[in-house]
Amino acid sequence: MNGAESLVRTLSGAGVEVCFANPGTSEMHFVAALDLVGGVRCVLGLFEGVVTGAADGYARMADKPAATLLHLGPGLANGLANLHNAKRASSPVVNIVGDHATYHKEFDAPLTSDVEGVARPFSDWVLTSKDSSSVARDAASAIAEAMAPPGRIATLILPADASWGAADGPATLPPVQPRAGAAPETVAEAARALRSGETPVLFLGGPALREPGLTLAGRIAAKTGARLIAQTHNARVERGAGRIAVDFLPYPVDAALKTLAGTSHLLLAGSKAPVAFFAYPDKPSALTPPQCEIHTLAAPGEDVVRALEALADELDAHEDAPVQQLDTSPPPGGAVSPDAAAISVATMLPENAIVVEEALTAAGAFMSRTRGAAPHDYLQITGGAIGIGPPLATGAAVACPERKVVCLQADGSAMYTVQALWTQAREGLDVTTVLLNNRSYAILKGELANVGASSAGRTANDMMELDRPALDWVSLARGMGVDAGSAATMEEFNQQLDAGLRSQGPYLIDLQL
Ligand SMILES: Cc1ncc(C[n+]2csc(CCOP(=O)(O)OP(=O)(O)O)c2C)c(N)n1
Repeated sequence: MNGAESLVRTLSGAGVEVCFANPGTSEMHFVAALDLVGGVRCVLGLFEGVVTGAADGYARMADKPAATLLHLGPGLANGLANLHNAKRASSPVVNIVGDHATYHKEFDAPLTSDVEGVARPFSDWVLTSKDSSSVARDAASAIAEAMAPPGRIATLILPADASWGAADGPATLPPVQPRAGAAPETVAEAARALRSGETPVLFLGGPALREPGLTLAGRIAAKTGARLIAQTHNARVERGAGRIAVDFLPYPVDAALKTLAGTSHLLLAGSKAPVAFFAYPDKPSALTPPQCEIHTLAAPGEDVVRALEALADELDAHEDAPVQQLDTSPPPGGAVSPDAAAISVATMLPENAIVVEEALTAAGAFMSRTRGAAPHDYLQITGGAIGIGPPLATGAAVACPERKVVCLQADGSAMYTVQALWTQAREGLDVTTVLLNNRSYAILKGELANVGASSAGRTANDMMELDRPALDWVSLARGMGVDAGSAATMEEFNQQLDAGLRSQGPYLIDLQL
């Protein structure tokens, strides 16, 4: 057995079933070992941002890591933006990055670079295997590191000679660090804050936004009058009819400040204290009012569900709060708008769908209108690096082949990782993409004013328009093997959405906004 085979056997033995890959010469032994071993499905992405973004989507839905396979420093570098999003989502990911054979490095061949240096800022753990007999043990460590709470990015660099040299066999997964529970004093302090009679907020993130956490949060809110607010950007939220509804903290600073105005105590439950996405002249960075006391019930890596359970017990909060009712508004006709499209999506969304949302200026409409949709999971861009939607949808569909994935996708962002459509076609993934075609970087037009940039001239405006030439989305999709149709009215959109949702494979709707 060689090092590559010991690696694949270790991945498979530890339950890593999928590898999103874009390989090169230095990874050929790994690719060959996949055939030899079996048990690890290898999914090709035609750009590394697709590979890392798909691994993120997979991890969010499978609650375990996928591996990625990337080609030396440049291949990893191409995947970093979505690795950043995955890190911010606390998604467990095991990157395997091929490198030159150890003895070849001194020759400074063209693809030579400091791979560890490239990996470090976007990884929680980085290791280069020193030889083929270490690879299996290193891989097992990488998997355990990725699975450590809250979910981490582990990057294992694999010199080509560590792949092809002899190995003893696979290694078993070392014990994975469990999530820490809340100390009794922490729970008591949180209970005191909630009983204070003032205006508390339970600020939810991470696993608190899945059904068990939400049910507990609902009971606590019903008992104490605390408001439930979710972080602005979340890896995964279980929402829709029959579940406890939570508002997301708005993205615009003024709206966020207004939402939190008058809050006396803010309890962090699997979340971080809310801050502005960017600094703006004359606006604060922290979004909580100055007099607000912030208490940590559970930090992102801690067991927030157990902490909420303990808090509910402490408060004797055992009565379920009312759940969200199903919204049955009919799909609207007439002129297209983000809001009208959001109503149609909400009404037509099948039960248990996975909604991937990278809708930017249309995000607010989709978020609020899908509140009363059939129960679904809602996946957002977590790290602000656009181009996550199509890969995220791809990875989610690989993780959950029995569920419909609906990707609500802004056009400018889609162009970063449009190649994901090809992977969706090749793998026959059940993803309906609603492509929000406004032919511009619309959000940046607002940001130009928000940051107080003075006169916006032709150059500035030109940096935000995508209409010269206009992108032909139906052709782009069809060119990658994805069936597609265009919609310029709501009647056309409703019909297209129905066609997409009925199809069992990928479909793209070019929605002309
Ligand atoms: C990797 C990366 N590059 C650039 C940006 C800056 N940026 C933020 S929003 C945006 C444009 C988004 O346009 P689009 O996806 O079409 O959505 P719209 O604003 O039109 O709704 C850009 C370029 C970013 N956030 N991430």
